Amino acid sequence: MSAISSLSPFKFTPSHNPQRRFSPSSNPHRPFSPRPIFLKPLKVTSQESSQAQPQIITPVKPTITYQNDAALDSTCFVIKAKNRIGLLQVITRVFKVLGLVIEKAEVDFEGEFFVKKFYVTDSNGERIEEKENLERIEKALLEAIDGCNFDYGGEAVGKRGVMRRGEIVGDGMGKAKAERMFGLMDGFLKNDPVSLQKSILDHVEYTVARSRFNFDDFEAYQALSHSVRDRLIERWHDTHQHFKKKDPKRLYFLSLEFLMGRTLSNSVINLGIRDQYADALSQLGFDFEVVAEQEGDAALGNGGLARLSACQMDSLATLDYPAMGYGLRYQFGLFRQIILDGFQHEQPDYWLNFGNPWEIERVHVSYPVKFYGTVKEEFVNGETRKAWVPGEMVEAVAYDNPIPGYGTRNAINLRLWAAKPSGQYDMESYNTGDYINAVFNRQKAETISSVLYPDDRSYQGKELRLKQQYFFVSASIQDIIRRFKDVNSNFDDFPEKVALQLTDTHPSLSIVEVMRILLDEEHLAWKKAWDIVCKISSFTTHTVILEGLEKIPVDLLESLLPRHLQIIYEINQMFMEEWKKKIGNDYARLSRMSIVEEGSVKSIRVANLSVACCHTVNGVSRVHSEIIKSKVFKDFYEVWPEKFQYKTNGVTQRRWVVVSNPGLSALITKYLGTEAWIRNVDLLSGLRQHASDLALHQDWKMVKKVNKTRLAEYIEMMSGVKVSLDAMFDVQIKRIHEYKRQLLNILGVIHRYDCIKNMAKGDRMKVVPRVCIIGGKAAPGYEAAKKIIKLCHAVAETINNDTEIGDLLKLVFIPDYNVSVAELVIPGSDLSQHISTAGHEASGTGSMKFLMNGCLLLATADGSTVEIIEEIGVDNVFIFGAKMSEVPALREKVASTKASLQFSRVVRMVKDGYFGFKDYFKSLCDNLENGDDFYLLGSDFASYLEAQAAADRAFADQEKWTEMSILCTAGSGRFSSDRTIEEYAKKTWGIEPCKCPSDS
Ligand code: NBG
Repeated sequence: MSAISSLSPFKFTPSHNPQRRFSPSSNPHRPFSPRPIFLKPLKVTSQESSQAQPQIITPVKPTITYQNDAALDSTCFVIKAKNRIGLLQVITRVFKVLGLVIEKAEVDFEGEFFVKKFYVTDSNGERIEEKENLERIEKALLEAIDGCNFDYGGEAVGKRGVMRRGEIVGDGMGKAKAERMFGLMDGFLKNDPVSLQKSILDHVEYTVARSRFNFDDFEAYQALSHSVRDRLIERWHDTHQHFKKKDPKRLYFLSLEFLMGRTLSNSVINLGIRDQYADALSQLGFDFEVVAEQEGDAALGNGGLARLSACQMDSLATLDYPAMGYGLRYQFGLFRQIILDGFQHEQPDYWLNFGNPWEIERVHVSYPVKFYGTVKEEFVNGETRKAWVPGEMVEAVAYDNPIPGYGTRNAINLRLWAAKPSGQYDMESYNTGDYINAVFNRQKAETISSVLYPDDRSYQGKELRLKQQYFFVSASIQDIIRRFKDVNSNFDDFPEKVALQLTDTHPSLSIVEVMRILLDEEHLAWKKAWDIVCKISSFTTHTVILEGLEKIPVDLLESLLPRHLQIIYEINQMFMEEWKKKIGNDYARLSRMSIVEEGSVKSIRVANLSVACCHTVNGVSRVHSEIIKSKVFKDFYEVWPEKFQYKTNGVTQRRWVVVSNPGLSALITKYLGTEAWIRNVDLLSGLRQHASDLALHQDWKMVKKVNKTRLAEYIEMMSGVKVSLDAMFDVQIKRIHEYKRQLLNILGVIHRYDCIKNMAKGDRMKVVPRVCIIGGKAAPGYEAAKKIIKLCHAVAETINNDTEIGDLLKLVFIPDYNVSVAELVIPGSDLSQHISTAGHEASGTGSMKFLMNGCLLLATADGSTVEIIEEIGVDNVFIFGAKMSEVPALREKVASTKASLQFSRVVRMVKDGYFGFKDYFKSLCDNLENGDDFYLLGSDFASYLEAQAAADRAFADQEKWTEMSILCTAGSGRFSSDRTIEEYAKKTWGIEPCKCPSDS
């Protein structure tokens, strides 16, 4: 590593901390307030009260009155205030602190204001008679209610807001308190080594509760991350306050999956304080890298879609967009892959067991989410309204994850929802006597957010999956509407303030949920509500496979979300009429376009719902967009061509180069003479002019060697296989899928092995040595994918133990592939494979990470690879295989043509048990041999081998290879998620940057 560090021409400059601003309402150290326990159950008339709610929202100051009715034994405090999450707890706490007992409480709602009556006695169980005491209580309550604007959105936050010294307004106690707090928190946290060491040691002692003289690497990690978190929170608060003050149109990014990986290294780099922390730690006797390794991955997603969402959050923050992500806080992320005897086994991912310093639990930000029940009709203000009477209620509690931008003060929020039992609803069930069962039933609520579904393709018809989707959608939409209403008074302005991005079909119920709230709770007319929904929603699809599109059985939806089904039917009817006018009585087409699928299982096609209702339908690469327009949503494209766009995916260079490949990062900066490329990645093209510079070659190869050494050590540790650094490291890491064709890769390895075995000894000298590396998880129920993993192990066992072969060929499977493994593997790869059957990969983003790291690609012309080839030139990629347009004809032919001899031979080797497990592998081989080779392994095999041979030849000429490698990095600028996000912001969301001033 030292060789690389010495290359580093730059240091991260400390960020200056001029004036710390005071933000009393967002103090993260706000004491935990337990949920109130009422002596008698609250009488709650639900928010869907029969009273008409005004469309125009007028803020009203809270009022408090008290009554000492002679007929009562208690004093009644009547509080009228705008409803706010957590307010009930605050009021309860005030009474408690004052030593009063709440005998009874009643809550009623008047529109969005509530009227609460608290019947209170003093510690002797008597009424409060003295005027002075009554006034004191009244004042305390008023102060507490006024100060209870802890969420970002309360109108009073705007008033108190973020203040500088001298700006503190108010009078008396309030002002004195603010002055005092400002005095205590004046200035931002400091980042000099002594301050950082003190901060780390303080956390060792007070957060981790270990002795300053005795803590291990993991405890150092805990303390370090809390120290970083403090600094993150400062920016995160300021960003929120800034967004609040400016009130721009915001993007709400809804994704059911986020594959964030580790946070520590990325945070310190984005905050610009990595080197300071590394220095501070080393003086304490710790190595930053070792400490950072202690962190587990946050794996709240399956594959490409989830990692893309994470990259896009990084870009949104870096580019200063006023955005917020919403997702689910699964208790168990993607399963851990354990390999036993070459077979995949799944184990739960207990990622929260060791705590998660990166999230902020916001106990007071919670929303009720309803399920089941019935829909009744009410007559309100001369109109008939629908009201959903739920059968079950669950609480969605927010966990906030600050996402720092790079080179900016902006840090945005990723809000993940966790399901908790509802504290308000169904109090009666506790009075039935079966207390223990009542508690257990409550706890079931938590299962909604407990586990991530581990299949990234199909979830058809699962009730829990639907519950998860609706839970996530409902909480997010309630939060968005609440934030809007806090500062806006008219829903006409909603589309000016809100852009809703639906990541795939998973959040598609948000369309219906917005409609439901606007119709049933805000009492907007259908036309107006519909207009709003269509203006705010945009949809991106991430698949090319029609069967992969989700459908919800109508029976299931009717039982779980009865009101939503009604709304969907209405939407569908509206569209059917519109389409009929456009396309006439083409019933076959109308039935394809219908949101409701008739058939043996009547279902709702959520993709059709999204396409019909969203203003934009995005694909994730140009080719994908063509497939969408010509196949997947052809009928819709013909009706609404203007809706269809594409934004080619991208990845963030911060994580994928700066964090994971510091050596390369330093080298790029050295040759470009600036580190501006970290924010403006197009500058990488400046490397082209150095592509044949031999001095750069030398450094470039050195960086690669260091990264390969790291990877080789990891391989040895994980699989016991020693690999040669002189060999070409050839990598395929991604989810295991038949269409991604890991099987083609393995068959290619068998072929290589077979060739070497049959070579004359002298010829072996000419063979370019290879280390073939495969990694990825198979969905637990995906049998073929699991067999592919086993086959990889079986073949590896034979090859790696064949002394005749030695270093000429190795095959290794890297277990439990995840984001942090990718960060290690990608920089150490020479060649990477992206070999899906053309027309099957919507985009692919792994290829972009390899490209940025100067790894050459061996690929089919599929998804985004087509655009990569355009950028870096066909001579710098090893392309093979059938083109998309050729695939249908080839599929026809496969059934009637015999596979090539080469291909048949390797398939036979597997089938005949050369690698053991003959019966187990039979089905894999049968498909290939019996004309059932859907993914065209056989017909692409010859050209695959040719591409491999071309890669060998190129690798043999190290200077040529290095030049190609530099050109890969130089051409990767277009594949940054910064570019993708800019395009979305301009062409789809209509949002503008909102940069937090750096001296704030
Ligand atoms: C994946 C596609 C990839 C694409 C990513 C991100 C899912 C469901 N889909 O090709 O397979 O790159 O989405 O768009 O993860």
